Amino acid sequence: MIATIRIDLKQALFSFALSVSAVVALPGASSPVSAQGTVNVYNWSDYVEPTVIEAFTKETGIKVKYDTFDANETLETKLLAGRSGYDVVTPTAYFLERQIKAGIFQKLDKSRLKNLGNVWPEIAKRLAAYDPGNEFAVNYMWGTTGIGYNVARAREALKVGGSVTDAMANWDVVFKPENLARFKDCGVHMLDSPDDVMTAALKYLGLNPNSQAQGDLEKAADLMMKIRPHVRKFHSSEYLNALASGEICLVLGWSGDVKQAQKRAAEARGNVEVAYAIPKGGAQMWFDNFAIPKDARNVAAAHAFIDYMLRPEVAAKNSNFLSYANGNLASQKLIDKAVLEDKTVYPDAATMASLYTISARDQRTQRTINRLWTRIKTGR
Ligand code: N2P
Repeated sequence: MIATIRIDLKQALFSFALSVSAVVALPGASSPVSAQGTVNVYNWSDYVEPTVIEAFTKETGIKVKYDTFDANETLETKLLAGRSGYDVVTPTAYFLERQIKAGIFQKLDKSRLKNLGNVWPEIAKRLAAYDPGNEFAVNYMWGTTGIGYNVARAREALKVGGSVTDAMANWDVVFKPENLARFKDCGVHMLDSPDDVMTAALKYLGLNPNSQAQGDLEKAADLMMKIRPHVRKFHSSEYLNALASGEICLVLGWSGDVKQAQKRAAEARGNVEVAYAIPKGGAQMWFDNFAIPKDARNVAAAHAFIDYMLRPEVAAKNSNFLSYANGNLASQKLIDKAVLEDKTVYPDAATMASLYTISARDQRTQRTINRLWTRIKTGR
């Protein structure tokens, strides 16, 4: 009873807000707007250009409640619990894959996605490995998991006078304990994400990053325990500012977040120079994608939001700001040369061929990984 009343009240407030925003929105609207109300979006932190959300509301009249996370695990916990309240979420493909199987999402209504023709077939094809037929999701951004570093500190640590670009593009820097030890004092962070870190350790050991063998996972954990003393923190979003400010000098992190740190450091005009490297031995390439939970309350607005993000100029604005590659081919002519031609953002064919992808793990393997990961983080 009480719940019903509450919903009615909310509805009433909604309609009021709507009638106000509709008046404001109409003059500027260039596309027919069938969706209204509020869209609840749950996206990664530092993952949208700051003016985009406001511009969407201004044009469509749809309000956006925008929350952020920095781990697939956080998103998944909410989705599995049900009634997350979210209309649009952005799981990484290997999480998306098992979430589709768990029946969490609804099929996209492609008739409501007028901008679907802008997608990059190459990326859609790769995504189809996780979402056969691209029925449930559309790619937003993709990137790699590699090494971010402070250029001057890396020079000191590696005792080289010239360029450190080549030397830093190597997992040896992270996984050889004597190497990482040289970065300990200036500060090392790592993603709090076993799917990013453990898979890199497996790759470094010459094992299959997708291995579900207990023995392989334990070998990766043993290696992690050797470098563990040199890691200051496992965290998946703090490193952006920490790297930009000079508070840390090395991170095992995500391409675009490191590139954003690089930009912030440059804008601050201090003496911090940040760079990102894709290790030559092979790094992970991942895909983050829009999907709509089955129990989304505003399905029309969810489609309107996704469709807006698929506009070439919006996708380009996001990639220009975030330095993440996107899944939108039509946006490429609008992307700054500095971003589009940056091989650490849009890798060349040779690098692409060296990248690996991962897929969803079975429950048992996931439990093993979680147990090992806790041991690694606590260092015991
Ligand atoms: C955004 C990080 C998203 C990359 N800050 C992880 N898939």
